[in-house]
Amino acid sequence: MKTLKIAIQKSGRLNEKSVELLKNCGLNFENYKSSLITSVSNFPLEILFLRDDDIPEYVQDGIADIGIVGENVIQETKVDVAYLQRLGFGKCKLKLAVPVNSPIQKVSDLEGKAIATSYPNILNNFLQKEDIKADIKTISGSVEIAPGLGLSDAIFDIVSTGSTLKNNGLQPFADVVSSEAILIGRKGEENTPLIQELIQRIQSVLRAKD
Ligand code: PRT
Ligand code: ZN
Repeated sequence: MKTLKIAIQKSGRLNEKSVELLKNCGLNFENYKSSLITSVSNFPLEILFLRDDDIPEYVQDGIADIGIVGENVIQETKVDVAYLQRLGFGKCKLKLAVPVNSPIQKVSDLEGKAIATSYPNILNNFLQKEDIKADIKTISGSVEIAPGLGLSDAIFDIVSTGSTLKNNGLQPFADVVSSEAILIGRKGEENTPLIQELIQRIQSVLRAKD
């Protein structure tokens, strides 16, 4: 039988929970921080450790068969993949936020304003739906410092506890999308026996947690 390949985040917020989930599924593997690929000894599976941003494309292009990644990353990269299973960890929201003293209080106040984000596609879709024209400033990180530096009037960023916003004198005023870690695969290949076996094991791990 062909070996299945799963892509998970190499390091970062989803790495530990992804590894833990696979171990709880009864899969035996070495988790060396230095290696980019590892084999599971008791299931025909190889694990690829990647930057989270690359995972949707690796799955779409068939380098990996399945992957674990935040829904926000899938939506931003616009790849066409199948959602196989919501995983219940890595939960967060993409929110619009402004400095606490800002005159911007609601979404319509963003007309003509500059918004800094690492998620320009998701933001652009949202603004189009709301019929608002704003200047999207795409930056790759530390979005929360943009208003203080004068780069933008508002930000659109991932929030979980909200303490990063608070520490930077920002307050959220609109939730745009929610996200959690998702198991993704290629469309049309959801029903292969190995993928189904893995999904069933994942579902029983998730059920045992409830
Ligand atoms: O290196 P690589 O590219 O793989 O990782 P990365 O740095 O791009 O991503 P990483 O590890 O930061 O996040 C991976 C995924 O975790 C994200 O794509 C989300 O799906 C999910 N996630 C869940 C989060 C958060 N919670 C979160 N809080 N991603 C980022 N954050 C940021 C937030 O923007 C803020 O800057 O963490 C900071 C702390 O948040 P607060 O609200 O708790 O203060
Ligand atoms: Zn990333």
